[in-house]
Amino acid sequence: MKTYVALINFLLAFIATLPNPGVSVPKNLSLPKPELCAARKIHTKLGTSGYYFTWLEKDTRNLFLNWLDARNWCRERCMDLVSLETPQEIQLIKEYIQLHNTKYSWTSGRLCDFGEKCSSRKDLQPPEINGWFWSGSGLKMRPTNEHSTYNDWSHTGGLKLPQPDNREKKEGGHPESCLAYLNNYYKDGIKWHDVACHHIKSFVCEDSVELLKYARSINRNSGLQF
Ligand SMILES: [Ca+2]
Repeated sequence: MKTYVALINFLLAFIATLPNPGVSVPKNLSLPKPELCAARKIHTKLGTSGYYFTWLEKDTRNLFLNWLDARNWCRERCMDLVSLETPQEIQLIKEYIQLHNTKYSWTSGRLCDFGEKCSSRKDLQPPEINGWFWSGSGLKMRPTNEHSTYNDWSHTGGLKLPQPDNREKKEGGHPESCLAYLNNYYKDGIKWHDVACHHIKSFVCEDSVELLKYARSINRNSGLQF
């Protein structure tokens, strides 16, 4: 039984990272900590999904993490970085950024650029247009060049090119494989930018259905409420 649970743990750690179906597997993902899940604070809800904004709490107002560390901070609380699959969700997050004049915030948006598993997927080509996905939910994003209310990419950036532009990589640095909201950094309003994942930022967590289900399943008799 223990082996089985460990195997489920292992699989669950990765499910949320995949653009459906079946691309593997960024490493070093954290599993939920039941006590943190039970104590997690929810600032607002959309449908059944709860959201946490780091800049709204004294304890996390000055917490700036790189993309992976931010994911893991959320995941330990049965959440993940926010996935923005609907115009309503995009609007909600932007309102909170605007209201508090937050400079920048990570989302779970990620470019599938981790090796052959990504490059062999025809549906993810070319990556700069079709290779982006929400790692919190595993859903593919719309093509980056589609103009619709489901996309919030900026029309500009450091090179005065539409996002994603992979600017840092073009300038000899790291690839810009992670998606952040920047608040009017290029006089472009509150918009999506591809950014190198090692930068540190504020972030938004969103409840993870999978991680909550998992935490409930292994803590049935603990008295903890998720
Ligand atoms: Ca960029």
